[in-house]
Amino acid sequence: MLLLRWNLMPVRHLCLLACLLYIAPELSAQRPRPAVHVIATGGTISNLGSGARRTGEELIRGIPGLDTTFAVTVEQFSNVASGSITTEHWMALARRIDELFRTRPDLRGVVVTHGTDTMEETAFFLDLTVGSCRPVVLTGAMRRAVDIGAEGPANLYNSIRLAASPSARGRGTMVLLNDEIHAARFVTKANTSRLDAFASPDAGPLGVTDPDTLVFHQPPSRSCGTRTAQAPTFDMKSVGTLPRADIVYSYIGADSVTVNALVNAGARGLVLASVGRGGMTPGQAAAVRRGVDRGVLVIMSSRTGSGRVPLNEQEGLKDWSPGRGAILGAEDLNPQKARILLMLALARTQDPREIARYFRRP
Ligand code: DAS
Repeated sequence: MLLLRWNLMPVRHLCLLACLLYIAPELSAQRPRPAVHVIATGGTISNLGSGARRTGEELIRGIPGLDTTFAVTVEQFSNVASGSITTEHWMALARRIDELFRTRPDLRGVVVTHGTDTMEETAFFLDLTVGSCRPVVLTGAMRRAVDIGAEGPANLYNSIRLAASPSARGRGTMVLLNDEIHAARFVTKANTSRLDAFASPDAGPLGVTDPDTLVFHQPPSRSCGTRTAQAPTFDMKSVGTLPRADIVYSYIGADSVTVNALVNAGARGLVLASVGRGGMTPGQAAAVRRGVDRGVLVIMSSRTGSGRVPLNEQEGLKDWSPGRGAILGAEDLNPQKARILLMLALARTQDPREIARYFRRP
């Protein structure tokens, strides 16, 4: 009897193995594929030359076999060069992504295709206004869809991999091009045409997309645990319109004309792309002081491309009284990102002491 049992064991195992082999493909076919939503806004990734552009649907169809691994849905938000993206686009995009995360619990993440020229700005705006623990990934291409060696499909595929990955949770909004993952706060476009145009000069990339896996060099910036929601820095539900804020470039011989004109045009905030760590010409400095007297909030950033301009809160606020503006440093934000934070902060408060809080390094 015992002998018979021992002999039967391998037969049982063989049956089990055969059954598993038979049903395994069925099981994997039924296993839910990670859901990612793609929002197409235009840019070089969709550019076919002579004014024609691919739709988001066409971009997705250009990636063979995508639907065997991922459940991708797509919508066309706009189809424009990124120089035509407006602050109204930003607000609508942030609200749309917020709605998606609220209504689609199945979604692992959102990918936004976007022109590269202003991608860092849209990415930073979304980083400040979308509160989810699920990732938002911006991607695009340096080469048009019709160019030889167009890298758009690879960037889009890698972005979908990133958005679907559990390891992307708690990292806010990211930018992915050329196999590199960057944090929205630090990334900048640093070259006009090369494939490695995107860099994070002060922090380095967050990670890379290797062919077999995603590799992160830095931990997530948001502590999310298993939560899906997290309050954004600025909730778009309470932001109506963004006040006017402009950027003024500093250079040898720059006079007061630009600053005066912008203050007269109603700018409530100015960002100075200073010559170094907060320096500007005497003509600009005099105009800035007059602007501060009239209530303008001035943020000193730098044209150098990396490094900090210290917030300098104590000095900047020591003469402050209600109705006056102030001069503060942008820390590590480049001028275009400092302007975004300034606009959002000014939409909430006029008080420079509160605005300084937003500019403190996280
Ligand atoms: N460089 C592209 C962009 O940023 C321009 C284009 O596609 O027309 O949108």
